[in-house]
Amino acid sequence: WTQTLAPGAVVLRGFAAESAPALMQMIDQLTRVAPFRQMTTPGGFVMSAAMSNCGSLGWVTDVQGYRYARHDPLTGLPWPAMPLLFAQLAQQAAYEAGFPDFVADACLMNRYAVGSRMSLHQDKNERDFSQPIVSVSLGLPAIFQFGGMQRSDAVQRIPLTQGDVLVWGGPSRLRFHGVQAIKAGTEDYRFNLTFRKAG
Ligand code: MD3
Ligand code: FE
Repeated sequence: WTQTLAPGAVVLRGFAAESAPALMQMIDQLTRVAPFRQMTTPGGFVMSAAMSNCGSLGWVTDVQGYRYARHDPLTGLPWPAMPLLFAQLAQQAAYEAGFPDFVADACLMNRYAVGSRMSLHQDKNERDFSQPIVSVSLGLPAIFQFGGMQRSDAVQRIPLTQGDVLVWGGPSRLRFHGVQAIKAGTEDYRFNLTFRKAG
């Protein structure tokens, strides 16, 4: 079933639940080639979530800024190709939410250990804000913060569990959002896959 949080923001509860074990196994394989690493923000802070990418473009940050890059700065290699299962899942979720021609060229893989968080921010390094972002939650549960167009706007708190898929498009595409500190549970990590059309 689907739930609309705000215009353009749709939650597909459990949409990826059956695929979760295969997705986790693929994350494990992809990150043998492009290891999880904690990147540094332009302000000099080390991010608490560890990240890697697959697809033709990968999101990176360092002291020079946030951007998309074709190569992994850690290894110099191109990011590993996006598995078909990833691409199909993202496309099907976007279709369900009313974005029938979404084709992701970037998949950011985030890994949160217990205590890791992501502070409120906007995703605005992509070229085309008419394309949505699709996110898939795996592993430990999280509380997602969904704010407004300004940092100071009130936030909705949305619990997310393994297999939940969210599509953020239209007027919700540039809303502020974040993830509260992950609590200890029966697994070691929370993983989030974020699919974007970056180029
Ligand atoms: C709402 N990741 O990597 S995904 C990120 O759970 C990021 O790892 C979070 O925010 C995570 O940039 C949240 C959900 C998400 C992604 C993009 C959005 C929500 C969004 C863009 C606009 C509004
Ligand atoms: Fe984000």
